[in-house]
Amino acid sequence: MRRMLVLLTVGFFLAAPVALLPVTDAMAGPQGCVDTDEDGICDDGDESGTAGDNPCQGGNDANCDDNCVSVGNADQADDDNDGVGQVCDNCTNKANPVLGTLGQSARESFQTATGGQLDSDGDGFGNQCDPNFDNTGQVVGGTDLAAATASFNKDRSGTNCGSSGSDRCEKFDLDNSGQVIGGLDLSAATAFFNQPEGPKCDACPLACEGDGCP
Ligand SMILES: [Ca+2]
Ligand SMILES: [Ca+2]
Ligand SMILES: [Ca+2]
Ligand SMILES: [Ca+2]
Repeated sequence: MRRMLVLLTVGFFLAAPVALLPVTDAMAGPQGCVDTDEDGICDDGDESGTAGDNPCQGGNDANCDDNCVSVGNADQADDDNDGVGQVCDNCTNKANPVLGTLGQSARESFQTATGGQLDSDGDGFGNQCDPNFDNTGQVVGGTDLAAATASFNKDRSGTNCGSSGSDRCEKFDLDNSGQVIGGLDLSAATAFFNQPEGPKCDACPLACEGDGCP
């Protein structure tokens, strides 16, 4: 019995210091803010009450929101200045902001988004840098441009696009504007001829984030 009491007493004093330590929040940043990816940049760095409504831009990393809350990027680099950091941008060289946060039209029900940016075929490349419509080959080729041409003047909400006449049309709306697939969309696709789609972030596709998500 006495031996058991000694063990219990020793056990208490060993455990006590651990129990007395303050409870820490693994997601709390240096200022005590929510910092999901623990990169030192707060999800809601401007303390507006809404994370992502003022993404860090132009190399600024103070009093602004982490421009990629799911991937550590203390430098907040954003080459195309669309408010989505390099490390989670599905078109790193073309400005294609998160839907619903920077004045873009609301996402339509048939569309998909990764990282909150429109990526209708879900391959990690945002629509605006993804004219590889058939998802084959290393570069955008003649079959892709033929599919785009066959989609000309069709409604972006339709399902009668592409060379087969049965593709969803939204992926051909490269500039994400207007109600039909138009000349600017074809021009944008043609500019990629013999070039690979993208570039995109290494981690793309990401889960959907932002106001435009389901
Ligand atoms: Ca962060
Ligand atoms: Ca980050
Ligand atoms: Ca960007
Ligand atoms: Ca895509």
